[in-house]
Amino acid sequence: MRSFVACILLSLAAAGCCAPVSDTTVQDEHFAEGYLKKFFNLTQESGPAARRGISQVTKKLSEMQRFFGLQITGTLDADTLAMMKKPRCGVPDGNIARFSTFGNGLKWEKNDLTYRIENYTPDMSRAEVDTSIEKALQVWANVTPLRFRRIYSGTADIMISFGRQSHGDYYPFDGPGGTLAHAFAPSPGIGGDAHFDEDETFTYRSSRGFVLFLVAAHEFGHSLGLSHSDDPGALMYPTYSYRNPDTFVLPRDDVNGIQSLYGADPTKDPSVGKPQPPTTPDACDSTMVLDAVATLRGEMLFFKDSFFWRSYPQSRTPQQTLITNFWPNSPVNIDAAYENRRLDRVFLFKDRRVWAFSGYTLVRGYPKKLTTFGLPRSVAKIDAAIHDVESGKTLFFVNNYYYSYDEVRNRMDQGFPKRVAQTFPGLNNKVTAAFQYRGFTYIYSGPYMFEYSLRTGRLHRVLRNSYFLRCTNF
Ligand code: TQI
Ligand code: CA
Ligand code: ZN
Ligand code: ZN
Repeated sequence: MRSFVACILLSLAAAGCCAPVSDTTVQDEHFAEGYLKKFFNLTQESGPAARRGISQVTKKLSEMQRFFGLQITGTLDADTLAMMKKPRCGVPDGNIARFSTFGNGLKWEKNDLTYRIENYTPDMSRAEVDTSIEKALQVWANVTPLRFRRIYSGTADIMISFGRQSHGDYYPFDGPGGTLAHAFAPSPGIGGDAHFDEDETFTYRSSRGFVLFLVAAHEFGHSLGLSHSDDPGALMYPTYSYRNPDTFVLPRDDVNGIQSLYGADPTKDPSVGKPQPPTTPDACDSTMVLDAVATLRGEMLFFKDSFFWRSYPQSRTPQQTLITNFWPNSPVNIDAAYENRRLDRVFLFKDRRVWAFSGYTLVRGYPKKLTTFGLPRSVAKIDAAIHDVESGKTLFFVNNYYYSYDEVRNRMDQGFPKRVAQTFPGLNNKVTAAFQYRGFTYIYSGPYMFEYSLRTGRLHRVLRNSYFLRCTNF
């Protein structure tokens, strides 16, 4: 859903987006209806009949007011209308309401909750289990008024245990693989409890096995009333991917989700000095600058922050996923990438280092230094890389220059670096990403993409990111 936000940015700006709102007009009502249809799943048709009685509009308005922490009136008041128009002014911040809850306002009706660790896994030390659980609860406490207190006997709100197969509820585990854990939505008794499948291997921070902290934080999301999110960056996204537990910050979508239930923490000021919740890059953001683009076994990969979009040849719309979901040991926020089909390798660049992957595996001996490509020591990072299938050369872009590396002879070509504009007419600004696809060379400079034929040296078209990276919500 978040993608809508950026997509309608322009149309809203034209409609007088930021004007102060006083009385709502018929026009406003139409606007609000459209908004609720787009963002809150309003399905009802408009028209006089629909406006009578307690309508779905009233319900959806209340839902939206609750989500944004507004007074829940169920009517289109000035505050609500302002909120509908607000987040789309200026920055396309996106990322609203991809999370989901269990519905019916299912949540704890108190902010002080207890937890108890009933037993331990032999996979880790007890201290590591204690710390993982404590940190996983803290993830949610950090952004809400919720507080967690550990107890050592009796019944806690959140009972935590490890077990295999049948373990005392109606949901037996399934041995190694499959289900990792489960948790019960807020309610008395078994509600809130979290069970972990002892047939899995849990770890403290290794990318082999499942990081208990991450699995527990996800389960506690369920314990507190969140269901799954369709934001691939969310902790509540239903796919496990390794993330470094030491630098983990709860993503924006999960913060929005939990705060829709419990509100923000009124006693804590969020910003100063702390890392902000990461947001998932938006394909509909026309100002987005990609980090790198490469091919991989016939697919296109578009890198941005901790994510890439992957275009399957069968599907027209690229799928977004965390880089670490594919390559747990990969860097994020990379500088450049290219594929060497002959070697069946993808190279990822960040700062002075390069990683090589063959399929899912890091090639032995990597990461290596940039200088292994014959780049001078003075190059602290590259901007983009492109592999030309025909000549077997790889071009490295650094500021307004590029180098040519001979992949067969494994050495840098003579006569380089050359000025970029000398070979690529029209490219007067910094190159930010590059790749080859179906015989054409695509060079990105900011949000623009220049289409060249290397053979003729001709510039064919100037396109936008959206040419390959479709904005799918329209
Ligand atoms: N277990 C599921 C889960 O917690 C249980 C489940 C399946 C579920 N469908 C659900 C819970 C719908 C609520 C609503 O998601 S799991 C992950 C993740 C699992 C999966 O074993 O598949 C994590 C447990 F997100 F990585 F895929 C923990 Cl972190
Ligand atoms: Ca299992
Ligand atoms: Zn269970
Ligand atoms: Zn889940």
